Amino acid sequence: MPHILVLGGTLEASALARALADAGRNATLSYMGRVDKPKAQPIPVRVGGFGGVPGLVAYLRGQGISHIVDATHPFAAQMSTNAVLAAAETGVPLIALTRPAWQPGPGDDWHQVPDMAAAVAALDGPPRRVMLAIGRMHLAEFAARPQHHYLLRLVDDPTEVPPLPHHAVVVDRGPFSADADRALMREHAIDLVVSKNAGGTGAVSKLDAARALGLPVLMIERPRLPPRMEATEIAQVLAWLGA
Ligand code: 3Y8
Ligand code: NAP
Repeated sequence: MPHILVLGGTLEASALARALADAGRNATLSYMGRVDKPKAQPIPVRVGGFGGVPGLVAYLRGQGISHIVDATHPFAAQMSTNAVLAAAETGVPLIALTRPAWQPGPGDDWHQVPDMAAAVAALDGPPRRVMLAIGRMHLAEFAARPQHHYLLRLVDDPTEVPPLPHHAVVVDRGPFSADADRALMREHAIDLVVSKNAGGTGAVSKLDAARALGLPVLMIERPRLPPRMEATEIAQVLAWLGA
């Protein structure tokens, strides 16, 4: 009986889990356990790191995994790299379910930077009111730019005070709405939005809101990933699983 491992944490992973449950497939969704209450899923869930490539190899063999679908976030580069390496070591076939990068369109005012460090470097100017919508893990890097007022959007209540002298926190999880994001940006008099190029629909609302308000966006490009088979539609993944 095939056993599919879905590396989760995205809207697309949850939609795939729903499709696999509806099809009666034997599948497990995996979360790292980064947030307090990860979304409930219609298939069995495992939570926690695997223990690097060796741990993932042991898991694949121990659970008799027949297919890996890497449906993690484009910025989850370590997980995606480990999955490619473990798939190669075990011979378990892997496909990534990813989403195309967002592209600037009419009315967008983007300043694109290659990575988080470049985003911090780009904030070397006079004080601004910055919506830092990049989650929790990289906040400390922005302590190098204490002159700005930051609006932080976090999934969980912060366990420690963010290392930014001027900040406000909003606790919310996506997917978000452009109208709510516009109201949030106006309420906090935001004049710059910092975003990862996540792609997909769950975080795009802040870009729509910035465009509507004529605000500039500092857009952080995705990390490079090792070559692997990729799909952008669930139907492609289901066809690959069926093959
Ligand atoms: C733990 C599991 C679903 C999945 C929903 C998507 C959409 C909503 C938008 C902003 C951007 C951000 C962040 C974001 C979004 C979806 C998706 C997505 C961005 C959950 C979830 C887990 C995480 C981890 C979390 C990170 C953080 C990033 C918040 C669940 C809710 C900023 C990415 O506190 C922390 O440690 C948070 C860590 C990794 C990035 C960071 O550096 O802090 N996601 N997010 C997963 C695990 O344990 O394995 O659904 O409960 C999932 C979702 N968050 O099925 O509905 O698909 O992208 N997630 C970014 O895009 O920049 C928010 O605020 O505008
Ligand atoms: P990462 O930096 O690529 O991975 C770091 C380590 O976390 C991995 O080596 C692995 O630990 C563990 N890990 C990551 N994802 C896992 C998963 N789905 N199941 C089990 N272990 C996992 O990962 P990340 O960027 O922190 O992302 C963590 C989770 O948040 C993922 O589910 C991702 O899809 C989700 N997410 C991330 C972002 C983002 O901006 N990075 C945005 C939205 C959602 P071991 O080495 O011990 O196996």
